[in-house]
Amino acid sequence: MDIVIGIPAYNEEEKIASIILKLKKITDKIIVCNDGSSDMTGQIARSLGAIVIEHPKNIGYGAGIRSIFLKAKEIQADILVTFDADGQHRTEDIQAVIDPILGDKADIVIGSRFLEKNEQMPEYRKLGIKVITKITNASMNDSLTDSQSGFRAYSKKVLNDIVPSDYGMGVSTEILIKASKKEFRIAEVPIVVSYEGKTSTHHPVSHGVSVILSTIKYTSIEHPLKFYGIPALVFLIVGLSFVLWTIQNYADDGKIITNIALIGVGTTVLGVILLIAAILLYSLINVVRESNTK
Ligand SMILES: Nc1nc2c(ncn2[C@@H]2O[C@H](COP(=O)(O)OP(=O)(O)O)[C@@H](O)[C@H]2O)c(=O)[nH]1
Ligand SMILES: [Mg+2]
Repeated sequence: MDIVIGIPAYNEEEKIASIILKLKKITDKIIVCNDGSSDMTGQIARSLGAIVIEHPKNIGYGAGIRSIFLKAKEIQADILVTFDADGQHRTEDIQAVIDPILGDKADIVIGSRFLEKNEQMPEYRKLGIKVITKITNASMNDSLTDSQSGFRAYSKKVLNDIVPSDYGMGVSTEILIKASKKEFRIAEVPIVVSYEGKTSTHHPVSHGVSVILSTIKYTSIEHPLKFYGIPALVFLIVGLSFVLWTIQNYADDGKIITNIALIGVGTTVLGVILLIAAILLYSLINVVRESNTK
């Protein structure tokens, strides 16, 4: 079994050396994606014998995961473990993350921060991750606890079948939604994460907003009829009721109540726009899907 460990890294010269040295006890196949760092991350990783993919400039976490997926596939990894470069993950948790794949019980294993006590994790982060995980679960009918963990294991089948495309942190959700659609088995195991020192590259607000937006994007693409169609029907029912009410008033005493008429027309127009969006997106996605399967 060829186990490959992939590390997305952006300006991680402080920790990358000790992490690679620890990981070398587990495998000699370590891929580092150095995503346009302005420090020594790339040189350090190369001098320690890692396979280093260089992005000439910083593109984003998702782009790093994509490059790592492609390289792992190229070197025919049996299992790819993704691992952070900032020292938050423990090498001793790797066995737990790969075990379900080795035992053919799962195709993707998430190291979850919510199955064991992670007291160091700031409360705002816990809340953010829980909200995002709830939205992700809703779009794939699952009950995961941590859709945002970067500590994961992927089987060869997943590497051959999924190519991540989101450049940002939304990639974690994207991979899960794609995997669930292809009926891959997703499991979770508990991990412990450290929050000592510098553990985050991005501001929590911009990070949270970008992940929520991309989660909504994937959900709306997966289920356009539900996402746009249901609100469209609600708007149409409310709008048409107000229009009917206006007509009724006019029939009764010959007057048009402008406020009611405006609400009626406005809401109906919104409903029609959403309905058109739902139908267009639904048809477009089906055409794309059909041409992809040809
Ligand atoms: N390739 C790449 N990796 C990144 C980027 N931003 C962060 N990372 C890496 O992704 C991992 C997790 O990032 P981090 O900011 O610690 O995420 P957080 O712990 O969820 O706040 C670390 O190994 C970072 O070095 C980026 O723009 N590109
Ligand atoms: Mg971190």
